[in-house]
Amino acid sequence: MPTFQDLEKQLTKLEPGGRSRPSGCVSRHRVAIIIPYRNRDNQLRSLLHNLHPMLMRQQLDYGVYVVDEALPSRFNRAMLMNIGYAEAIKLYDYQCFIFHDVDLIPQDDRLIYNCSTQPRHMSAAIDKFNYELPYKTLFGGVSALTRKQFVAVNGFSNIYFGWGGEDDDMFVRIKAKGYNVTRYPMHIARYRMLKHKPDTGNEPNPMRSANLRHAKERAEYDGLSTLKYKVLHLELKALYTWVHVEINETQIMQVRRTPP
Ligand code: BGN
Repeated sequence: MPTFQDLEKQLTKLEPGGRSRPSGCVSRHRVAIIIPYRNRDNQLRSLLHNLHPMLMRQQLDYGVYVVDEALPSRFNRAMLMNIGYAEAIKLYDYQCFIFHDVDLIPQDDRLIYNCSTQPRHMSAAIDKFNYELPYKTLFGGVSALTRKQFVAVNGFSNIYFGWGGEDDDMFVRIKAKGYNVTRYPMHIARYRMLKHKPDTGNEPNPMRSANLRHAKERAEYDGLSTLKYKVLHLELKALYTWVHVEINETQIMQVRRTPP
């Protein structure tokens, strides 16, 4: 496993903040890779080790954003992705956003990290699920939306603290706005899932089924439009832009969760 220092020595072409663009041409795609994160150092090194060379080969104009949630709030994957979006567009005119779990390593160069006319679910075939799609409406792991698509669905919901359901909520939002989820062919959309010890602060969310029941109505008033957070630190590191954020769980849970 390479250290961050090893990686910095290998990836000398990176610009500060984990940015890169092809030399000699203008890329057709300006892509922000948004990684919701907490305390998964080994996995982040492994992902960056694989991702940067692949994205360079794909000749993308891209940047990597690691959105790191401070304690003590429970982990809120969806909200961290909203925050990554909001911070990335302040720094560059990105048109495409890849929301990326830190433990999924892409295994095929034809898995192009760009956006399409429809939101794309990228991680369709994961080794842990025998490279089969567990269910048709799965939208978890890695996904790709244009800026326009993301704004149209009001981003992700902010109310999913702990594990599960936030991706299913996004699937509902996407369908409600008349989009269809696309995927690459199963022999291309292949990922390896890294193993890890159980986390604290990311236990299955007991509210996830109840929240999902009102996903469609709630999309109108819970998401990008009501995003509140505090940036503790933002730093252009060599391999990625680090966004350390504080989420106030108590404050967010005061928003209406069911329609009037
Ligand atoms: C599902 C989770 C998803 C997760 C996939 C794959 C829920 C909602 C229950 C009503 N959905 O079961 O969030 O991505 O498994 O692990 O828990």
